[in-house]
Amino acid sequence: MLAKNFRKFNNNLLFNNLYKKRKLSIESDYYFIINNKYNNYTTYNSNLNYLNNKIKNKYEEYFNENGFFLIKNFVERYETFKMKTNIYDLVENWDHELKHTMFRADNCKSFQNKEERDNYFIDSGDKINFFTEKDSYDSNGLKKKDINKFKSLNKIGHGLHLYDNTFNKFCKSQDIKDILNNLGYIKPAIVQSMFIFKNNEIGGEVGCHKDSSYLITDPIDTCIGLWLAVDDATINNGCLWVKPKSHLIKPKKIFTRNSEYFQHYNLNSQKLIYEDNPKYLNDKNQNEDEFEKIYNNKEELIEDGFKPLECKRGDLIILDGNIDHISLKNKSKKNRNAFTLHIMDEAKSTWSKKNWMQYPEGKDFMRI
Ligand SMILES: O=C(O)CCC(=O)C(=O)O
Repeated sequence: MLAKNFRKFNNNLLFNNLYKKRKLSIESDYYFIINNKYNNYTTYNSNLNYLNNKIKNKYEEYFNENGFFLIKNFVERYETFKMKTNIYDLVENWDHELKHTMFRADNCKSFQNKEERDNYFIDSGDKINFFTEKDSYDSNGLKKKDINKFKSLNKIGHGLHLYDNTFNKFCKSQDIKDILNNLGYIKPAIVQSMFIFKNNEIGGEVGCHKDSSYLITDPIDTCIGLWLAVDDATINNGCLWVKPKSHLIKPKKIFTRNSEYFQHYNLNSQKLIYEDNPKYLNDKNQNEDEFEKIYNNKEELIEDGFKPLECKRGDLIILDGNIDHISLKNKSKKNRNAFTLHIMDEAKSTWSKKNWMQYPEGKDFMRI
Protein backbone atom coordinates (compact mmCIF):
# COMPACT_ATOMS: atom_id res chain seq x y z
CA MET A 1 0.00 0.00 0.00
CA LEU A 2 2.79 2.37 0.97
CA ALA A 3 4.58 1.67 -2.30
CA LYS A 4 1.37 2.05 -4.36
CA ASN A 5 0.56 5.45 -2.90
CA PHE A 6 4.11 6.52 -3.32
CA ARG A 7 4.11 5.52 -7.00
CA LYS A 8 0.98 7.62 -7.60
CA PHE A 9 2.66 10.56 -5.89
CA ASN A 10 5.75 9.96 -7.99
CA ASN A 11 3.91 10.05 -11.31
CA ASN A 12 2.68 13.55 -10.49
CA LEU A 13 6.19 14.58 -9.67
CA LEU A 14 7.51 13.15 -12.91
CA PHE A 15 5.07 15.35 -14.77
CA ASN A 16 6.10 18.41 -12.78
CA ASN A 17 9.79 17.74 -13.33
CA LEU A 18 9.72 17.14 -17.06
CA TYR A 19 10.65 20.65 -18.07
CA LYS A 20 12.87 21.50 -15.15
CA LYS A 21 16.19 22.93 -16.37
CA ARG A 22 19.55 22.62 -14.67
CA LYS A 23 21.75 25.63 -14.09
CA LEU A 24 25.38 26.56 -14.63
CA SER A 25 28.25 26.41 -12.20
CA ILE A 26 28.80 28.84 -9.35
CA GLU A 27 31.36 29.22 -6.60
CA SER A 28 30.59 29.73 -2.92
CA ASP A 29 32.68 30.85 0.02
CA TYR A 30 33.83 27.51 1.28
CA TYR A 31 32.92 24.97 -1.33
CA PHE A 32 32.86 24.91 -5.03
CA ILE A 33 29.63 23.95 -6.67
CA ILE A 34 28.88 22.66 -10.11
CA ASN A 35 25.34 22.56 -11.32
CA ASN A 36 24.87 19.74 -13.74
CA LYS A 37 23.28 21.25 -16.81
CA TYR A 38 22.40 17.89 -18.30
CA ASN A 39 18.69 17.47 -18.47
CA ASN A 40 17.87 13.83 -19.01
CA TYR A 41 15.52 12.63 -16.34
CA THR A 42 15.13 9.02 -17.37
CA THR A 43 18.66 7.67 -17.55
CA TYR A 44 21.99 8.03 -15.89
CA ASN A 45 23.95 8.36 -19.08
CA SER A 46 24.71 12.04 -18.71
CA ASN A 47 28.34 12.96 -18.13
CA LEU A 48 30.51 15.65 -16.73
CA ASN A 49 32.44 16.13 -19.95
CA TYR A 50 30.76 19.43 -20.50
CA LEU A 51 33.01 20.76 -17.79
CA ASN A 52 35.85 22.51 -19.48
CA ASN A 53 39.35 21.76 -18.26
CA LYS A 54 39.52 24.87 -16.18
CA ILE A 55 36.57 23.80 -14.06
CA LYS A 56 37.77 20.21 -13.96
CA ASN A 57 41.11 21.30 -12.59
CA LYS A 58 39.47 23.53 -10.05
CA TYR A 59 37.24 20.72 -8.89
CA GLU A 60 40.19 18.37 -8.42
CA GLU A 61 42.24 21.09 -6.82
CA TYR A 62 39.44 22.00 -4.43
CA PHE A 63 38.86 18.37 -3.50
CA ASN A 64 42.53 17.65 -2.88
CA GLU A 65 42.92 20.76 -0.77
CA ASN A 66 39.73 20.52 1.29
CA GLY A 67 38.78 16.84 1.20
CA PHE A 68 35.24 17.27 -0.09
CA PHE A 69 33.23 18.65 -2.94
CA LEU A 70 29.56 19.29 -3.61
CA ILE A 71 27.86 18.96 -6.99
CA LYS A 72 24.45 20.55 -7.26
CA ASN A 73 21.70 18.81 -9.24
CA PHE A 74 23.82 15.76 -9.88
CA VAL A 75 20.69 13.79 -10.67
CA GLU A 76 17.21 14.98 -11.46
CA ARG A 77 14.84 15.14 -8.52
CA TYR A 78 12.81 12.49 -10.30
CA GLU A 79 15.65 9.98 -9.92
CA THR A 80 15.57 10.41 -6.17
CA PHE A 81 11.86 9.57 -6.20
CA LYS A 82 12.59 6.42 -8.18
CA MET A 83 15.09 5.45 -5.48
CA LYS A 84 12.49 6.04 -2.80
CA THR A 85 9.96 3.88 -4.64
CA ASN A 86 12.55 1.12 -4.77
CA ILE A 87 13.12 1.45 -1.05
CA TYR A 88 9.38 1.48 -0.29
CA ASP A 89 9.05 -1.81 -2.20
CA LEU A 90 11.91 -3.36 -0.23
CA VAL A 91 10.55 -2.17 3.09
CA GLU A 92 7.07 -3.39 2.23
CA ASN A 93 8.43 -6.88 1.62
CA TRP A 94 10.62 -6.85 4.69
CA ASP A 95 9.33 -8.88 7.62
CA HIS A 96 10.51 -6.67 10.43
CA GLU A 97 9.64 -9.27 13.05
CA LEU A 98 12.01 -11.70 11.44
CA LYS A 99 15.24 -10.08 10.39
CA HIS A 100 16.81 -6.81 11.29
CA THR A 101 19.34 -5.59 13.72
CA MET A 102 19.73 -2.31 15.44
CA PHE A 103 22.44 -0.18 14.00
CA ARG A 104 23.57 0.55 17.55
CA ALA A 105 24.12 -3.16 18.03
CA ASP A 106 24.86 -2.88 21.76
CA ASN A 107 21.24 -2.26 22.61
CA CYS A 108 19.71 -4.93 20.43
CA LYS A 109 17.60 -7.48 22.21
CA SER A 110 15.54 -8.60 19.25
CA PHE A 111 17.92 -11.15 17.72
CA GLN A 112 18.01 -14.74 18.92
CA ASN A 113 21.54 -14.33 20.20
CA LYS A 114 24.57 -12.10 19.86
CA GLU A 115 26.21 -14.40 17.32
CA GLU A 116 23.23 -14.20 14.97
CA ARG A 117 23.01 -10.44 15.36
CA ASP A 118 26.71 -9.89 14.68
CA ASN A 119 26.58 -12.10 11.61
CA TYR A 120 23.62 -10.22 10.15
CA PHE A 121 25.87 -7.14 10.12
CA ILE A 122 29.17 -8.80 9.21
CA ASP A 123 27.65 -10.77 6.32
CA SER A 124 25.66 -7.86 4.89
CA GLY A 125 28.29 -6.75 2.33
CA ASP A 126 26.60 -8.39 -0.66
CA LYS A 127 23.06 -8.38 0.74
CA ILE A 128 20.09 -6.15 1.34
CA ASN A 129 19.86 -6.13 5.14
CA PHE A 130 17.83 -3.89 7.40
CA PHE A 131 19.19 -1.93 10.36
CA THR A 132 16.84 -0.16 12.72
CA GLU A 133 17.04 2.91 14.92
CA LYS A 134 17.68 2.20 18.57
CA ASP A 135 14.83 4.53 19.57
CA SER A 136 12.25 2.61 17.52
CA TYR A 137 12.33 -0.44 19.81
CA ASP A 138 11.51 -0.66 23.49
CA SER A 139 13.72 -2.19 26.17
CA ASN A 140 12.21 -5.63 25.47
CA GLY A 141 13.28 -5.46 21.85
CA LEU A 142 9.74 -4.87 20.56
CA LYS A 143 8.95 -2.23 17.99
CA LYS A 144 7.15 0.74 19.49
CA LYS A 145 3.52 0.82 18.38
CA ASP A 146 3.49 4.37 17.08
CA ILE A 147 6.48 3.81 14.76
CA ASN A 148 5.85 2.21 11.38
CA LYS A 149 8.30 -0.04 9.52
CA PHE A 150 9.68 2.70 7.32
CA LYS A 151 10.19 5.09 10.20
CA SER A 152 11.89 2.47 12.34
CA LEU A 153 14.79 2.11 9.90
CA ASN A 154 18.25 3.56 10.28
CA LYS A 155 19.69 2.12 7.07
CA ILE A 156 19.63 -0.64 4.46
CA GLY A 157 22.99 -2.07 3.44
CA HIS A 158 25.47 -2.92 2.27
CA GLY A 159 24.89 -4.44 -1.17
CA LEU A 160 22.05 -2.37 -2.66
CA HIS A 161 24.24 -1.53 -5.66
CA LEU A 162 24.56 -5.20 -6.64
CA TYR A 163 20.95 -5.73 -7.52
CA ASP A 164 19.20 -4.76 -10.70
CA ASN A 165 17.48 -1.58 -9.63
CA THR A 166 17.71 2.19 -9.70
CA PHE A 167 20.70 2.09 -7.38
CA ASN A 168 22.64 -0.25 -9.62
CA LYS A 169 22.03 1.98 -12.65
CA PHE A 170 23.06 5.06 -10.71
CA CYS A 171 26.33 3.43 -9.66
CA LYS A 172 27.21 2.49 -13.22
CA SER A 173 26.36 5.92 -14.63
CA GLN A 174 28.88 7.78 -16.74
CA ASP A 175 28.72 10.70 -14.29
CA ILE A 176 30.01 8.54 -11.45
CA LYS A 177 32.75 7.11 -13.67
CA ASP A 178 33.77 10.60 -14.73
CA ILE A 179 34.05 11.85 -11.17
CA LEU A 180 36.28 8.96 -10.18
CA ASN A 181 38.31 9.28 -13.35
CA ASN A 182 38.88 12.96 -12.74
CA LEU A 183 40.10 12.18 -9.25
CA GLY A 184 42.64 9.68 -10.56
CA TYR A 185 40.79 6.43 -9.82
CA ILE A 186 42.11 3.76 -12.19
CA LYS A 187 40.13 0.66 -11.19
CA PRO A 188 37.30 1.95 -9.01
CA ALA A 189 35.36 -0.77 -7.21
CA ILE A 190 32.31 -0.32 -4.98
CA VAL A 191 32.90 -1.83 -1.57
CA GLN A 192 29.53 -0.96 -0.07
CA SER A 193 26.33 1.04 -0.51
CA MET A 194 23.77 2.22 2.01
CA PHE A 195 20.37 3.82 1.95
CA ILE A 196 20.42 6.01 5.06
CA PHE A 197 16.98 6.95 6.38
CA LYS A 198 17.62 9.55 9.08
CA ASN A 199 13.85 9.75 9.46
CA ASN A 200 12.03 12.65 11.05
CA GLU A 201 12.14 12.87 14.84
CA ILE A 202 13.96 9.56 15.23
CA GLY A 203 16.98 9.53 12.90
CA GLY A 204 20.00 9.16 15.19
CA GLU A 205 23.23 11.13 15.01
CA VAL A 206 26.29 9.73 13.22
CA GLY A 207 29.38 10.41 15.30
CA CYS A 208 32.43 12.17 13.93
CA HIS A 209 34.49 9.72 11.89
CA LYS A 210 36.75 9.15 8.93
CA ASP A 211 35.49 6.47 6.52
CA SER A 212 39.00 4.99 6.20
CA SER A 213 38.73 3.88 9.85
CA TYR A 214 35.92 1.53 8.77
CA LEU A 215 36.94 0.69 5.20
CA ILE A 216 40.61 -0.23 5.26
CA THR A 217 42.70 -0.49 2.11
CA ASP A 218 46.43 -1.27 1.92
CA PRO A 219 49.07 -0.03 1.45
CA ILE A 220 47.35 3.35 1.03
CA ASP A 221 43.89 4.68 1.89
CA THR A 222 41.90 4.89 -1.34
CA CYS A 223 38.40 4.90 0.09
CA ILE A 224 36.15 7.68 -1.23
CA GLY A 225 32.53 8.36 -0.32
CA LEU A 226 29.77 9.54 -2.64
CA TRP A 227 26.73 10.81 -0.73
CA LEU A 228 23.56 11.55 -2.69
CA ALA A 229 20.81 13.61 -1.07
CA VAL A 230 17.53 11.76 -1.61
CA ASP A 231 15.69 14.42 0.42
CA ASP A 232 16.61 18.04 0.97
CA ALA A 233 19.15 18.07 3.80
CA THR A 234 19.35 21.11 6.07
CA ILE A 235 20.87 22.02 9.41
CA ASN A 236 17.44 21.32 10.92
CA ASN A 237 17.01 17.76 9.65
CA GLY A 238 20.56 16.52 10.16
CA CYS A 239 22.61 17.43 7.08
CA LEU A 240 26.24 16.32 6.79
CA TRP A 241 28.91 18.50 8.39
CA VAL A 242 32.52 18.29 7.27
CA LYS A 243 35.73 19.70 8.62
CA PRO A 244 37.61 21.12 5.63
CA LYS A 245 41.24 19.92 5.33
CA SER A 246 40.83 17.33 8.11
CA HIS A 247 41.60 14.64 5.51
CA LEU A 248 45.24 15.65 5.90
CA ILE A 249 45.19 14.11 9.39
CA LYS A 250 45.20 10.35 9.01
CA PRO A 251 42.96 7.94 10.95
CA LYS A 252 44.41 7.03 14.29
CA LYS A 253 42.06 4.09 14.87
CA ILE A 254 40.57 1.36 12.74
CA PHE A 255 37.49 -0.81 13.20
CA THR A 256 38.57 -4.38 12.56
CA ARG A 257 37.89 -8.09 12.86
CA ASN A 258 39.35 -9.21 16.16
CA SER A 259 42.21 -11.62 15.49
CA GLU A 260 41.50 -13.18 18.89
CA TYR A 261 38.16 -14.40 17.52
CA PHE A 262 38.92 -14.94 13.83
CA GLN A 263 42.46 -16.32 14.02
CA HIS A 264 42.77 -17.74 17.53
CA TYR A 265 39.17 -18.97 17.69
CA ASN A 266 38.56 -17.55 21.12
CA LEU A 267 34.81 -17.58 20.66
CA ASN A 268 34.16 -15.66 23.85
CA SER A 269 35.97 -12.62 22.57
CA GLN A 270 34.34 -9.78 20.67
CA LYS A 271 34.21 -10.17 16.89
CA LEU A 272 34.77 -6.53 16.00
CA ILE A 273 37.03 -4.12 17.83
CA TYR A 274 38.81 -0.77 17.49
CA GLU A 275 42.59 -0.94 17.15
CA ASP A 276 45.42 1.54 16.70
CA ASN A 277 46.00 2.06 13.02
CA PRO A 278 49.38 0.44 12.25
CA LYS A 279 49.77 2.57 9.12
CA TYR A 280 50.05 5.80 11.07
CA LEU A 281 51.38 4.77 14.47
CA ASN A 282 54.49 6.88 14.00
CA ASP A 283 52.73 9.73 12.29
CA LYS A 284 53.28 12.85 14.36
CA ASN A 285 50.57 14.75 12.55
CA GLN A 286 47.80 13.35 14.72
CA ASN A 287 45.13 14.70 16.96
CA GLU A 288 44.06 11.99 19.37
CA ASP A 289 41.05 13.89 20.63
CA GLU A 290 39.32 13.99 17.27
CA PHE A 291 38.53 10.27 17.04
CA GLU A 292 34.79 9.67 17.41
CA LYS A 293 34.44 12.99 19.20
CA ILE A 294 30.88 13.67 20.29
CA TYR A 295 29.20 16.89 19.23
CA ASN A 296 25.84 17.75 20.70
CA ASN A 297 24.82 20.73 18.66
CA LYS A 298 25.70 22.94 15.73
CA GLU A 299 27.41 25.53 17.92
CA GLU A 300 29.99 22.96 19.03
CA LEU A 301 30.56 21.91 15.43
CA ILE A 302 31.02 25.46 14.20
CA GLU A 303 33.38 26.15 17.10
CA ASP A 304 35.52 23.21 15.95
CA GLY A 305 35.63 24.35 12.32
CA PHE A 306 32.93 22.12 10.79
CA LYS A 307 30.82 23.35 7.87
CA PRO A 308 27.25 22.27 7.19
CA LEU A 309 26.69 20.93 3.68
CA GLU A 310 23.05 21.76 3.11
CA CYS A 311 21.74 20.09 -0.04
CA LYS A 312 18.71 19.84 -2.25
CA ARG A 313 17.57 16.37 -3.21
CA GLY A 314 19.68 15.25 -6.19
CA ASP A 315 22.86 17.00 -4.99
CA LEU A 316 25.98 14.88 -4.51
CA ILE A 317 28.75 15.26 -1.93
CA ILE A 318 32.13 13.67 -2.57
CA LEU A 319 34.09 12.84 0.57
CA ASP A 320 37.75 11.92 0.84
CA GLY A 321 38.00 8.73 2.92
CA ASN A 322 39.99 10.61 5.55
CA ILE A 323 37.79 13.64 6.06
CA ASP A 324 36.07 14.12 9.43
CA HIS A 325 32.32 14.18 8.98
CA ILE A 326 29.29 13.88 11.17
CA SER A 327 25.52 14.37 11.20
CA LEU A 328 23.38 15.36 14.16
CA LYS A 329 20.11 13.76 15.23
CA ASN A 330 17.12 14.60 13.07
CA LYS A 331 14.71 16.23 15.50
CA SER A 332 12.69 17.90 12.75
CA LYS A 333 9.45 16.86 11.05
CA LYS A 334 11.22 16.16 7.73
CA ASN A 335 12.97 12.96 6.65
CA ARG A 336 16.56 13.19 5.48
CA ASN A 337 17.08 10.14 3.28
CA ALA A 338 20.41 9.66 1.48
CA PHE A 339 22.14 7.05 -0.69
CA THR A 340 25.85 6.52 -0.19
CA LEU A 341 28.55 4.62 -2.03
CA HIS A 342 32.01 3.82 -0.83
CA ILE A 343 34.60 3.08 -3.44
CA MET A 344 38.24 1.97 -3.47
CA ASP A 345 40.88 1.91 -6.19
CA GLU A 346 41.91 -1.69 -6.88
CA ALA A 347 44.81 -0.48 -9.02
CA LYS A 348 46.49 1.17 -6.06
CA SER A 349 45.33 -0.84 -3.07
CA THR A 350 43.83 -4.09 -1.82
CA TRP A 351 40.93 -4.67 0.54
CA SER A 352 42.37 -5.44 3.96
CA LYS A 353 41.55 -8.81 5.49
CA LYS A 354 41.09 -6.90 8.73
CA ASN A 355 37.93 -5.21 7.48
CA TRP A 356 34.70 -6.03 9.32
CA MET A 357 33.07 -6.84 6.01
CA GLN A 358 34.41 -9.53 3.67
CA TYR A 359 32.78 -10.90 0.55
CA PRO A 360 32.27 -14.66 0.28
CA GLU A 361 35.34 -16.48 -1.10
CA GLY A 362 35.69 -15.95 -4.85
CA LYS A 363 33.26 -13.01 -5.09
CA ASP A 364 34.64 -9.65 -6.25
CA PHE A 365 33.56 -6.07 -5.64
CA MET A 366 31.61 -4.48 -8.45
CA ARG A 367 34.00 -2.56 -10.74
CA ILE A 368 32.71 0.60 -12.33
O1 LIG B 1 24.29 10.27 6.20
C1 LIG B 1 24.83 10.42 7.30
O2 LIG B 1 24.27 10.97 8.22
C2 LIG B 1 26.23 9.91 7.53
C3 LIG B 1 26.82 9.27 6.32
C4 LIG B 1 28.22 8.84 6.48
O3 LIG B 1 28.83 9.01 7.50
C5 LIG B 1 28.90 8.23 5.34
O4 LIG B 1 28.28 8.03 4.28
O5 LIG B 1 30.10 7.94 5.47
